[in-house]
Amino acid sequence: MKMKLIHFGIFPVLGMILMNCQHQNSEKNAGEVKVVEKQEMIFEEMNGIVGVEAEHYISQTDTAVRKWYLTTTSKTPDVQPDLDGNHAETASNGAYLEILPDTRVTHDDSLIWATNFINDPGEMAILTYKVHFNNPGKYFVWVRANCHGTEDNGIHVGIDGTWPETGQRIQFWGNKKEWSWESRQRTDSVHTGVEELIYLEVDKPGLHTIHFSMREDGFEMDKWVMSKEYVKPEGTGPEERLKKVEN
Ligand SMILES: [Ca+2]
Ligand SMILES: [Ca+2]
Ligand SMILES: [Ca+2]
Repeated sequence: MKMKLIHFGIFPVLGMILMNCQHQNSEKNAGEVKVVEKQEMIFEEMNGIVGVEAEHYISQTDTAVRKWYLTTTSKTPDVQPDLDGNHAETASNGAYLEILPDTRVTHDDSLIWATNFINDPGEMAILTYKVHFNNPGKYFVWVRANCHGTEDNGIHVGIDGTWPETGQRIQFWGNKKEWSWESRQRTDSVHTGVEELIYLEVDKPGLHTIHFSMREDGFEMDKWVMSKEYVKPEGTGPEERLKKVEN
C-alpha cells in the first residue's frame, strides 16, 4: 500500500515537471524558429542600396487567375501556355519567378483585361518582401527581367500596402530575350518608358514591405534593387544583405 502511494504519488509530479519542461522547450523552439525566419527574410538597405532576389519573397496573394512560379536550373513549372524555355542558367542565384500562364505574348494575341493584362497595380499576383531601411528617402526601383514577348515586359511596384503613381507601369524594351536591368515608366506618350520616373518614398527608417504585382503575364523577374542613385546595376547586381535580428 505504501508502494502504491509512492507510485501514484511521485509520477504525477514527475509528469508535471516533464510537461512543464516540454512546454518551456516548445515555447523556446517556436521563438527560435521565428527568429531564424526573420533573419532569412528581412533584407537590409545599406549606403542607399538594397538588392533582393525575386524568389526571396515572404508571401504571394491574389493568385486566382495568374501566379508567380519559381523556375530553377533543375525545375521548370508545369504550367501552359509558356512558349519560351527555362532561363535559370543565367539568372542570379540560379532562380527566378514568372507569371503564368502566359496567354498574351505578342500584340496579335487577345488582350483580356484582368486575365493576361491589368493596368491597375495591386490587383493580381502580389509579391511581398521585407526590407529594413537605415536611410529613408527616395529610392529608384530597378528590376532584372528577361522578356521574350513584347507583351511580357510590364510590372508594378508598391510599398507598405500602397501603390503610388511612381511605382506603376515599370516598362522594359521589347523582347530582348536576355536578362537586363531597367527602371523606366511607361507613359501615354512614351510606351518604351521614361527614365527616373520609377521610384518609392521610404518615409522613415525601419522595417518596410515592398510589393510587386502583375501588369502583363509572362513577366520573368530575377532580382530587384532599390537605390538612391539612378545608376543601372551591373551583372547580377549587389549581393543580398540580411538584416541581423537581435535576440
Ligand atoms: Ca515565358
Ligand atoms: Ca504576356
Ligand atoms: Ca534570382
